[in-house]
Amino acid sequence: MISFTTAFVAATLAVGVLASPAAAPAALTKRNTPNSSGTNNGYFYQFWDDGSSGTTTYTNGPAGEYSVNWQNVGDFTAGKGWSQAEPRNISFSGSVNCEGNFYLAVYTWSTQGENYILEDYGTYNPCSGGTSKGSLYSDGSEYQVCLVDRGNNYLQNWSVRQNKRSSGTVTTANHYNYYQSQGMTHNPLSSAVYQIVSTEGYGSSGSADITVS
Ligand SMILES: *[C@@H]1O[C@H](CO)[C@@H](O)[C@H](O)[C@H]1NC(C)=O
Ligand SMILES: *[C@@H]1O[C@H](CO)[C@@H](O)[C@H](O)[C@H]1NC(C)=O
Ligand SMILES: CC(=O)N[C@H]1CO[C@H](CO)[C@@H](O)[C@@H]1O
Repeated sequence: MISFTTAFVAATLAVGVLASPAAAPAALTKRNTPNSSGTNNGYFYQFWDDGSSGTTTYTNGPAGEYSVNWQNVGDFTAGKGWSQAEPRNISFSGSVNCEGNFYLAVYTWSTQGENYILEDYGTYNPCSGGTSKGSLYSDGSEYQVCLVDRGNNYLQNWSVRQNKRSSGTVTTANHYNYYQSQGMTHNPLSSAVYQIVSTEGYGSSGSADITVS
C-alpha cells in the first residue's frame, strides 16, 4: 500500500492509460486482517484487496506459483512466500503485464510497518515521495533506498531496483543489513506477519504470473 499523497500522484499519472481513474481508496491507514491467507502447496499465500473498485482474481498454482488478474482496482496485494520473515535468498520468475501503477516486490507486512524490496514497478517510483537513505548494490543492480512515513508511526522501508526485472534472486540480508546500518529499525523484522513475493496493483489493470522458490 502507498500513502495518500503518492496514491493521488500515481492516480493522476495513470489517467493517460486508464479509461477512468480508479476511485481513491477510503482509508490508507494501517492494514487490517488480510482477506485471505493460508498455506498452499507448501507456501504461505496472502491476498488482500481494499474492495474500493474493480475486480481482482487471485489464483494459487502448483508449488510457489500464483497468478492474478485485475481490472480498474483500487489497491490489492497478493503473493506467495513464508509466514515468518527471515533473511532468506528468495528466487522468483514470471512476468507482470500492466501499463499503470504496480509493484513486484519481496514484501513483509506487520502491524508496525512494511518492507518492500521492489524488483519491478510501473508508472510510480515510491521513493519519489520518501526520505532518501542512499543506495546499495545487490544481485546485479543498484537499489535506491528510502523511508516512507505513512503517518500514525507507520513506516515503510523501500529498496527500488534500478535495473528492473521480473525474474531473479534477492539476497534479502543485503537489504536488511543496509537498513540497519541506516537506522531504519523502527520495528523488528521478527514482527513481520509474512514475507512474500507480492504483486500489488494500484489504480490500474493488469495481470501477473509469478513462481516463488
Ligand atoms: C544467500 O546466498 C549467499 C551467496 O550469494 C550465501 O553466502 C548465503 O549463505 C545465502 N544465505 C542464505 C540464508 O541461504
Ligand atoms: C526496516 O528494516 C529493519 C532492518 O532490517 C527492520 O528491523 C525493520 O523492521 C524494517 N522496517 C519495516 C517498517 O519493515
Ligand atoms: C474484497 C474485500 O472484501 N476486501 C476487504 C478486505 O479487507 C479490507 C480491510 O482490510 C476491507 O476494507 C475490504 O473491503
